[in-house]
Amino acid sequence: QNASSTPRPVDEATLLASLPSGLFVGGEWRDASGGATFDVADPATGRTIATIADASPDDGITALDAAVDAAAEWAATAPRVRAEILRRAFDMLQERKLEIATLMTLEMGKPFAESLGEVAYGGEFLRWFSEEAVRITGRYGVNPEGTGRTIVSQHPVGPCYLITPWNFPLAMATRKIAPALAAGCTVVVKPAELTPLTTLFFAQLLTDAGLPAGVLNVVTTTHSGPVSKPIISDPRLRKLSFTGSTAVGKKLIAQAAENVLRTSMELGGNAPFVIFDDADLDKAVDGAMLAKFRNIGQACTAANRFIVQRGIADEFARRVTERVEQLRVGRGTDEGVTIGPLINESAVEKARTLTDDAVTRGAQVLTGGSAIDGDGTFFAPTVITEVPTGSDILREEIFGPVLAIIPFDDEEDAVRLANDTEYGLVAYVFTENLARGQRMIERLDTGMMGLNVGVVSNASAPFGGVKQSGIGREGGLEGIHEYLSTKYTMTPNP
Ligand code: TXE
Repeated sequence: QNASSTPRPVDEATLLASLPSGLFVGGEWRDASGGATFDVADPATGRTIATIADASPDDGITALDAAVDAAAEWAATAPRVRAEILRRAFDMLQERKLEIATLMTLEMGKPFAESLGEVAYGGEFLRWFSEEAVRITGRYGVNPEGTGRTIVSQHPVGPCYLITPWNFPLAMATRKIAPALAAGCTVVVKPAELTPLTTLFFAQLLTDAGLPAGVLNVVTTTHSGPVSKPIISDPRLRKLSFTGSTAVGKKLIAQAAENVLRTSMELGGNAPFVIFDDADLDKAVDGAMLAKFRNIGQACTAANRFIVQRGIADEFARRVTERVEQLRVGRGTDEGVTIGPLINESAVEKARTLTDDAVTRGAQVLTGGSAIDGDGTFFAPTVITEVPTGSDILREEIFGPVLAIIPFDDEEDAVRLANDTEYGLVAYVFTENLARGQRMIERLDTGMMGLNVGVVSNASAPFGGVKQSGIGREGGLEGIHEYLSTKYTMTPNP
């Protein structure tokens, strides 16, 4: 690709000046009660890029009121009409991809090319669920005894509360919003306070695509707990979908239990990346770079532990280090940058603490290993090897650009190490041995698996985990059922 055809970010000042800054409730942009606001910063510079409404608990309930008021009409809207709005939003997103990608890079920090990748991935949920909206079906059958008929039907679950994290500002929103709207549910969305701007842009885009007032409402707030609790406790709410840390997820499950609320929880991960000595090492190195350094390591699907068969461990470490040293750290809007800043200072602190702990226990640093001084919250892309068992980095989600290698001896050893975690979101396996690959599918405790690939996410696939990684699935045929409730009706024989 020559330089002139490479897509570039749009003008920042013009884009930021065009953004809404309020809460989006009942189809209108409005101030928070009392006029409270908060600042949103660019993690690459620390500079404030926008000041937006800071909702109170009352504002949260007002947003829920709007979703409740709009629920019956939206549920009764023909599926084809709902589908067409989602499809139009998909098309508009493609037209405006440079703007929304620029916005994501500004508020979250990821390299611009990755933001464009997220527009492509996140947008697919709109297209996929526009197609699923018209395929919600039921069953009609004769009772086994022949005494009557059973009709099984699917209905929108009702008003939903969607809480999204900061690491994929668009995709985490579309992954929840698209199936909810397709199913006929109205929603209140609460984006992460660190990256709320993309959701505001997207709410306006959905409105421009024809979404009726009140179907989608957005509350931005720095008081996530106090704003969320009354919404989750409200008997009019029917569903909570959350993506974020396991600690917060557990708290929300407890709150939801009081209201017997349906929940979907997409929580943390600790993905093993297992490379057998029969793997194609070129593929494994490419996969490792994607699984580890995409999104600066801040993905719940990020490979956390590189479990590499002893005979090839040194060769893998050498080759991956060579690639890591070619990464270019900088502001995500700058051309050629492949590693942006971490989201904030505490993310840098976490990467530092986990790396230092492993090194103190005897791990060797092959490259990187520390934070980068200056403006912005940067951590050097890092490779460490011979990480001793018991190191915190093997237990905890790193959420940063640190690639940690542990050698293993045989298949049994690999399975034991890979499953030795409280999480079970995704596992990556590299082997050219088909039977071994099939054994790993059966033996690894995980919701998703990348077999000879370093990226698993796709709108057509049911994303989600087992163990402490969560409950429910997003995307795929399963995704829409998170927002539907099943009813059956018994009737006599005609
Ligand atoms: O997550 P939080 P944080 C992991 C990752 C990361 C760590 C901390 O390991 O380093 O979590 O990140 C909202 N009631 N993941 O602190 O706090 C919050 O406003 C209601 C993995 O950013 O869980 C945001 O919208 N909501 C993860 C969302 O929860 C509350 C992605 C996530 O923030 C709340 C993000 C409360 N009491 C972090 N407290 C993944 N699965 O990809 C916070 N929130």
